[in-house]
Formats: sequence, C-alpha cells, structure tokens
Amino acid sequence: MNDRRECLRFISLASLAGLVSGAVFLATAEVVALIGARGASPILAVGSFVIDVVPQPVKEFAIATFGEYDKIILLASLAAAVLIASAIAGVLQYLRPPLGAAAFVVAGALSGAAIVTRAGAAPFAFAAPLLATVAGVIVVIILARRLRERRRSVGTRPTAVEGETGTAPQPSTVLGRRGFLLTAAIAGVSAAVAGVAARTVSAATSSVASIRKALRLPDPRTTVTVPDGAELDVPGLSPLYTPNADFYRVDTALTVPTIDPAGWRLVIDGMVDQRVEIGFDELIAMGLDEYSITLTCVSNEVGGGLVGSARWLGVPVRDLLRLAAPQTDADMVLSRSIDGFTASTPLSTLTDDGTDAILAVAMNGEPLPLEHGFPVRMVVPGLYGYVSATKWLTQLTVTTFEKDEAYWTPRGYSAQAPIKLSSRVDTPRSGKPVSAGVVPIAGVAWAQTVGIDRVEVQIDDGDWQQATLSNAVNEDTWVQWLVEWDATPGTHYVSVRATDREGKMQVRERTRIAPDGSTGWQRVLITVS
Ligand SMILES: Nc1nc2c(c(=O)[nH]1)N[C@H]1C(S)=C(S)[C@@H](COP(=O)(O)O)O[C@H]1N2
Ligand SMILES: [Mo]
Repeated sequence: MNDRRECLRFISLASLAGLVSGAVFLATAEVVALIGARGASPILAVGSFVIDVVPQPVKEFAIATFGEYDKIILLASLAAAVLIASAIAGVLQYLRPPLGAAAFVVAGALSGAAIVTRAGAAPFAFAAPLLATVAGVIVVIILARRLRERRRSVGTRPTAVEGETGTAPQPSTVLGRRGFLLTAAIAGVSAAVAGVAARTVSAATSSVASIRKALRLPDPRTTVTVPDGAELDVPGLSPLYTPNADFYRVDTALTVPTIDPAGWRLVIDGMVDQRVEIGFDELIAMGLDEYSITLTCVSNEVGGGLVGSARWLGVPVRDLLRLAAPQTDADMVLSRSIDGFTASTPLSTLTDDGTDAILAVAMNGEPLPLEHGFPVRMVVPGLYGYVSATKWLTQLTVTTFEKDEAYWTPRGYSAQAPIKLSSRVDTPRSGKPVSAGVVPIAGVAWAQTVGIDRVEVQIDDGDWQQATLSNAVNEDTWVQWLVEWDATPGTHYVSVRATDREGKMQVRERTRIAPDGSTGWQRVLITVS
C-alpha cells in the first residue's frame, strides 16, 4: 500500500519535471524569438494556426459563445493543453525513457511547422523551436534521471514511512531529493522569469516597430492638392485629416500582427490567367501616388467616431489586378490578412478607372502604423472597412460572391456594403453647456465617391438652414460644415442632415448598424446658459 503511495508521489514529481521542462521549452523559444526571429513564439504561432484551420462552424460557435473573448479563450485552452502535454511528457520520460524527450521533439517539429509556414516569418524563425526543443529535451532527461536516482535511494531505505525511524536519512537520499528539487526549482524559476521578461519586452519593443521607424518610402509621384478653405477654424471641430494617433481602430486581431516588409509577399490568385506574387520593394517600385480618402466603419452609430480621414500613399489595386488578368466570370476579390481576416470587394469597384481603390503603404506622411495594417493594407473609397480595408494584407483571391464569403458575411453583415452618406455634429457637445451669444455649430459630412452637396441644420422646430461647407479636397474625403448660431438661454435641439451631389438626402429613419450600416439624422440636446 505504501508502495502505491510512493509510486503516485513519484508520478506527480515526474509530472512536475515535465511541467518545468515545458516551461523551459517555451521560455527558450521566447528568448530566441526576441533575439533573432520575431513572430516565432510557439504558442502564438500555433494559436494563429488553429484559427486558420478551425472549421467555420466551430469558429461561429466560439464567437457565439465567447464573443470578443474567443481568442483569449483559445490561448487559454492552448496553454492548458501545453501544461497537460508537458506533464505527460515528464511521466513518460520517467517511466519509459526516451518517450518524454521524443514528445518534446514532436512538439518542437509541430510548432516549428506552424511558425515557418506563416507568411512573413523571419528568416531564422526555425531557430526558436529548434533551440527550445534542445533545451526542453535536456531538462526533461536530467530531471527524469535525478528522479530515478532518488527513487532508487528511497528504495534502499530500511522503512518506507518517512520520519518514523530513528535512523538518519542516508546521504544519497538527501542528495537525490535535493538534486531533483533543486534542479527543478532552478530550471522552473529561470524559465518563468526569462519567458515572461522576453514576452513582455517582445510585445513592448517589436523589432518590426524599429524596422518601420527606419523605413524610408520614395517620394510620391503626385500629391493631393488641398484647396484653400478646405479646413475651417472652429474649436472642437474634427481636423480635415485625423492624426494617426486619434484614428479609430477596428479589427479582430488579438495581438497586432508584426510583419517585416522584407519578408512580406502579396499573392494574387484564384480566377486569374496569371498567378502573381510580389514583394514590398516591387510594390512600391510600381510608383506611389497620394490619395485623400475618408474611411468609415459599418459599426459607426449616428454621431459616432468610427470614421476618419487620411492622406494615403499607395498603388491602385487595378494596376496589380491587371498583371494577374482576372477571368470574365469573376465578380469579387477576397482580400486576406495575415491574421486570417477576409473582406469581399466587388471586382468591378477595384478595376474601375473612376474609383481610387489602393494598396496603401503610408498614412498621413508616415509608413502605416502597425495597428493600421503595416506594411500594406487596402483602402477603397465608398465601401465600409469590413468589405474593403483589409489590414496586414497578404492575398487577393479573384473569385465570385457565390463561391466565397468573407469574415463578416456569415456573422450577420452584408457581403456588399457601400458607405451610407452621413453627417455628424462635432461641436457643441451635448452635456457641455455653452454661453448665450454667437455659437458655432460645426461638424463633418461624408458621401465617398459622390461628394457632399449641402448640409442643413435645424434648431428646435425652426427652418432648415444651409451650413457653410469647407472646400472639398475631393469626393472621397469628408467636408466640414459650419452654422453660426445666435444662441438664447435654455435647452435646444440641433439636428443635421446632408445631401450628396447626386441629390440624394441622408436617410432620416433610424436603422441599426447590422447588416449594412446605420442611418438616421443626428439630433443633439444643447444647454445654453
Ligand atoms: N486584418 C484586418 N483588417 C481589417 C479588419 C480586421 O478585423 N482585420 N477590420 C476592418 C474594419 S471592420 C474596418 S472599419 C477597418 C478599420 O481600419 P482602421 O483600424 O485602420 O481604422 O479595417 C478593416 N480591416
Ligand atoms: Mo468596420
């Protein structure tokens, strides 16, 4: 009976040995990844791999069940799987060497495959799983051996029950126990410290961030001409161009993908006569031009902030598609991000000479910020971001709406979604009282690809009065509008509506954001003192 208890005790110590070896494996990979091969973190690589290969129904189930926590749950389950597998490897190495070491070799090979097959993997990415495997194997072999030594020395003790005998423990017992626990403790603690430190430093100072900083893009062949009067001087009004730091961010990425432009490849495939693959240098060598485009999210509520304007440097998508020669029966381009996100854009919008659909590499005078899609993203005037603005772009697949669907399509959003013309009040804000007298009421209005013709403002039940508009940069960029209001004390309602250059007025009726964008005139309550 004591024998069985002893046996169990050693099995749990063997699992501990496995856990420590697993920690050493992961920590080594993190440290090597930090030094020489970004993106080579086994857990994150395997996690991304799982997201890529998991069948759609499972993904839908995960989204429905865990909502926005789906990726955190995935990482937690992976961590749990790693813990269990490590413990089993420890027991195997103790009972049936070298099976435990072999398990580490298999784990190294699998995570290595997940790492090196990811687009944009660093050249020496394989070094992380390789050295991690070596470290994990060495530690599990040493710990299992120490444990067996200890077992043997325990076996020679006169009685199996500890502490009951008058005889002092034999030196080898002490050595065996200390040897195992000390080695396990040292390995475990250093793995924890090194692993956590490496991951933290890696997240904080990604080397792709410094590559981006050092990146010098060629001057564009053409720049946007901003006309006089394009920007009104009103406190509280959104600037014509949204600073990158203030630009809204919407995506499904758990960690911001870090892609080294040197390893970036864009594949154009699907229903094309010629499969095309190009790198970053080839892309920018096609010639950069500057475009002024206002981006809008389908999730933007009336009066919301999920809209912003920027000057982008890029290459027309049509120039790239021309190289691939799309087939005539295709009607959609499925753009894919390195993180698996996809968007479905009508092929005709991308090939149309009149639409400035671009692959953008710069935003407001600097390379794309990492969180806005570095090194290359798509920007298409007039289409909501989820059907056009793929960040961290890696692939354009020419296909049909019938054959393929994008990330949000099975999740309650339309496969096609033009931006709805809209207007927003920036100032005054409800809840921020103003003093009586002349008060500027100002905001922005957008109708990408068409342009804004007029904006009207109504105070309480008064007549709709026409606002002064800023001079439009182009039809793809929002305009600012302004009404000088002689405010009288009390509370007042301010409403706004826009009309585009085709004579279409903003829809009055309120609708929710799903499936293809909100509508409604914004009305704000202003207190005048
Ligand atoms: N890779 C990737 N690209 C993406 C998304 C995403 O989730 N993943 N979201 C899209 C959506 S819904 C919008 S509105 C825009 C937002 O771009 P921004 O974050 O640069 O403002 O990016 C689009 N591109
Ligand atoms: Mo969006």
